[in-house]
Amino acid sequence: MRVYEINDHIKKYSFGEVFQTDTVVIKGKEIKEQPLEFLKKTLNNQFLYILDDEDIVYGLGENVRGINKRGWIYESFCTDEFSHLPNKKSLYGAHNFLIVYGKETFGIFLDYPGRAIFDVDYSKRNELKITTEDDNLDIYIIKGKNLNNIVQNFRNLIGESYVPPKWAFGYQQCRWSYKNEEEVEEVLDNFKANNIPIDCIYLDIDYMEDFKDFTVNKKNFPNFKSFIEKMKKKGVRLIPIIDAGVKIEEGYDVYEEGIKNKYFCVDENNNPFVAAVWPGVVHFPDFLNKDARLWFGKKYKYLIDQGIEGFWNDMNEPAIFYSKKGLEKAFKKIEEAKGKNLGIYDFFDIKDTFPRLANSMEDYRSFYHNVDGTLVRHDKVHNLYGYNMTRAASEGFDYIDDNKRFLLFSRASMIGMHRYGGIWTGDNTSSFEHLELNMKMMPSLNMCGFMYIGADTAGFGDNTTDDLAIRWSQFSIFTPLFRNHSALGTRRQEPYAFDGKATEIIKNSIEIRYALIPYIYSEFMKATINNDMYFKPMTFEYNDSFVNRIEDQLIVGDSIMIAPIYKQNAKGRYIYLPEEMLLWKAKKYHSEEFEIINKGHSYIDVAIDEIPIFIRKDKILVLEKPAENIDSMKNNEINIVAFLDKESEYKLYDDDGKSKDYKKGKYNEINIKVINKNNDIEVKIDVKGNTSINKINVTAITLDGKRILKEVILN
Ligand code: MIG
Repeated sequence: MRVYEINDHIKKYSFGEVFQTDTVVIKGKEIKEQPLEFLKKTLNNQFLYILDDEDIVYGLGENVRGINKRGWIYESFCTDEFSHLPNKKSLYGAHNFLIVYGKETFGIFLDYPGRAIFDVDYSKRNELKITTEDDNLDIYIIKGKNLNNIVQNFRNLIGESYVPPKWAFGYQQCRWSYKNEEEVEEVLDNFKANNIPIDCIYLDIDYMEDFKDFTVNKKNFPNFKSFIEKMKKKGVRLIPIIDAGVKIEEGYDVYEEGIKNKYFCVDENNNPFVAAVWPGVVHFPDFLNKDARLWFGKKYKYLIDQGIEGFWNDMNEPAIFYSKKGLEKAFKKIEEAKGKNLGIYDFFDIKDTFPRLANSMEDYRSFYHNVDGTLVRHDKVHNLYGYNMTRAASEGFDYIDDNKRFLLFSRASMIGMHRYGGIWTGDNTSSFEHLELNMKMMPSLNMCGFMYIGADTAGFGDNTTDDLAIRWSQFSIFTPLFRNHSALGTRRQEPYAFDGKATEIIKNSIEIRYALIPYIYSEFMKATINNDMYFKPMTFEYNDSFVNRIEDQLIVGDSIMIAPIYKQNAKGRYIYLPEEMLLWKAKKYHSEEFEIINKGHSYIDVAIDEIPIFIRKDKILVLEKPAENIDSMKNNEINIVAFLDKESEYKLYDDDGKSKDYKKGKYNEINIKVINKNNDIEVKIDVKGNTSINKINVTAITLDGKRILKEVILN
């Protein structure tokens, strides 16, 4: 074991020959060997920590179950898993960061690209056990003043999170698939006819020609470039999907260049590995090979040159429907069984032969990456694949225009990828349980550095219901990525696809999202720049013994707390407040009924058209009049609501929304202070940089329920 001091808060313990994942951005210096803190190494590839009964274990990013991960066993092995049930151990991401909170409080980060198992108080009471496939790994122990600070220290270690363009905070509509120009335009026209704001429409796999990356189906999109332009004029951007597998087809340039330059993963015999996904048989680009990565990344230019400004990367676990070898074996097995008198277990085995072909470990063990000249077996570095596909895209974008922000998110991910793109949480189903899961995943993902995140709103698989679409939209208005998406064959679930009342409520929710943009963008950017979280469990801000148990109320940014409705037919819910808060049951962006809710347990009524938003004490919520899309928002007059005890303060961040200049400190900030002066308020404004905002309408509600209004003109 080698020990490194990264800084005052972090130590790295290095075992064996560590594969460089490029996740960590600070090297640190080697110090003399000292025992691993907190954890005990029980076997070569196993670490143990004994939890106290009251300890909470946070982290593990995109995963099933609760915010507190105790009581289950999780696996980091990026998986194309469409069933997000609590019996699953692994979804699309590999997010090896945990925080133990309680008797001892510290963070653990496992920098390891292979399969890792986190047994959190599952197999044996109070044991937190981390097991890896081999003992080549780095373990980081991260300390800090408190939970937030541990996350900050960890995020500092892994580098700054990806930031999308500002328009990516608008509402986005997806479906598998809008098949041609007419259909895409019809979707937009429906939004316009119903006056529902929208910023993006997605193109799923059918826009391609035979599912070939970087091609466009000429029959369905005959004038792709001018169509993109036309749609942009009408106010939306089109976001195409890119899949990991490259179709094997003579004459297809991506295939031929890949073959010529040896840019594909290879099998044991050094021939390009053959698997099947949507295009039929494919090769997988070797994203771990830096030349192949840059080559693939530059391919995005084909679509960018036609006006595309954002992408979603799919199937990059990589998902495998079957491999050539696997299929041959399966046929052989069936052939051999023919004519035999099969026992029933043999029959079941035969019956499952084909389903078992998908995403099999045998296949993941049978192909290789070329990492700087060395062949590395895929399963040992599996979790790096989606990460590096997204890195490829990002490196390609930088090559094309290194100061432009593109929209980019991925299905598979590992920590490290957070610097290159966001993630959507994959194929959930249209159930209230998955809305609940969505809510619980968000803070866990923020801990791991993923900031631009969101789930398929209203649910991907199965048929949604209008009340689920409403409740889910009412939650998703707070997620940075707010996208409604549904699977092939399911009922339509665009906001206008429901009866008039449901459509109206969803429309109002989307308008509230746009009204919240100044706040959401400001909080997202500040959190990203400062390595803070945008979504936080209550425990990260309050400390009492009941707060620790809450998993269905979240702090969103600095000023508000939300208590989503995630049960069908619920007309309200129980909440717990660690201090008094101002409740806004938002129905319309300009509705202004506020109510002070006292500290402690309460039940609040929440009608189907209401979104409960709680403004914290001495904090400020910022709103603006919505518009048909982000680019049309005027950004000159804002409304603020202060829940005022002594003094409410807010720092409103904004920037150009499209360049990376914010990294050089080019952004503007308006510091707003509302001070309680008995029966009046004083408002202090301090502007840094150039702002287009010239008027602030202040509503202050004091602790004793007084409402004080003021208009402030900026010059
Ligand atoms: O095997 O492109 O998660 O969002 O609509 C399914 C079709 C492939 C999976 C993605 C989903 C997308 C779908 N894709």
